[in-house]
Amino acid sequence: MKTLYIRMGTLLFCLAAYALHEARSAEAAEVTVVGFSQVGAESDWRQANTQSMRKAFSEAKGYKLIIKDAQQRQSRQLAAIHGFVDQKVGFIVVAPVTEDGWDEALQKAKEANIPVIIVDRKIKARSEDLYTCWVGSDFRKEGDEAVAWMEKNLKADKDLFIVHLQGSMGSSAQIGRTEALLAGEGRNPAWRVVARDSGAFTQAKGKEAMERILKQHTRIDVLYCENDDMALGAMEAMDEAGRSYGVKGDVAVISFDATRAGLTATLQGKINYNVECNPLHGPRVEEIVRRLKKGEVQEKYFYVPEAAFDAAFFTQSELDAREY
Ligand code: GZL
Repeated sequence: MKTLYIRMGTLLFCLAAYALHEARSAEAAEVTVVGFSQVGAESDWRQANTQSMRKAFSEAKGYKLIIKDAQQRQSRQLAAIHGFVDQKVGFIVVAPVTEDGWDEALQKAKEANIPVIIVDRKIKARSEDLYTCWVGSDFRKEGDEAVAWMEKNLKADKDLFIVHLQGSMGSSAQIGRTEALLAGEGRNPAWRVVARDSGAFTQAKGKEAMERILKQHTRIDVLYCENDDMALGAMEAMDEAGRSYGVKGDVAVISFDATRAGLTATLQGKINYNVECNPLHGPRVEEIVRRLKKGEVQEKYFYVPEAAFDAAFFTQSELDAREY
């Protein structure tokens, strides 16, 4: 009889152990692996964008997020995409550094039946079928917003001397914001762009570009700067050159991104007008992944909501209320 009890106990223990193993295996199987090819860490905007993705694709929510920082080099992004396919991830997210050159890598993901979500900047693919959907900003609209403010607030009764600091050349953020200024120049004969240079969206290169320009131009009325990091670098250069800027200065400063540092400068009156570029793509992309897992069809393009901030009206409480 005692032997029988021992055998029954052993059997029950084995059944319990098996059930536990199965439960853990099932739980492990539920982890969704997401490969994220990120441009880099060139700006506060980019850091906020990465943080938004980390928060949305957390382990607590059943994800394993693999982030590859390309340091603004497309070759590294293409290698990351190939690597994600080889790793057989469940989904690939790409924040493309520039618009061209993605077809071959996206074709490999398509052949492996891995959905690709493009975020932030846009790409020019030979077919829209090479990616599932896109989440990001309307960069031309951002630029038009800034140019409309210039037309309304910077009355050009005489020539308006403009310095244009562009972002990473070939990125849709740079293309859209530049197109808007070019269109504004076409509508306003009094506008004269006296210098145009790229600061690659970084503070260091924005400062270097502005230092070169300040040596060549004594009169500057407007700095049209395609992101906050370059604007902060340009401000350093103007400080060192003894040039005034902002609401009470000689040079009106227009910037993009509305990062915390950029909006702090706006609150201080150092930036006259700041057009938001919303980096918080994580929640929307995670919602898309959840829907795709359920086989739901996605809208191809999703534009994140964005605002603009005028130093004349922006308040500390507005700044305190912002997520990034
Ligand atoms: C815009 C994004 C740009 C930001 C820059 O969506 O691609 O890249 O404006 C960032 O700050 O470097």
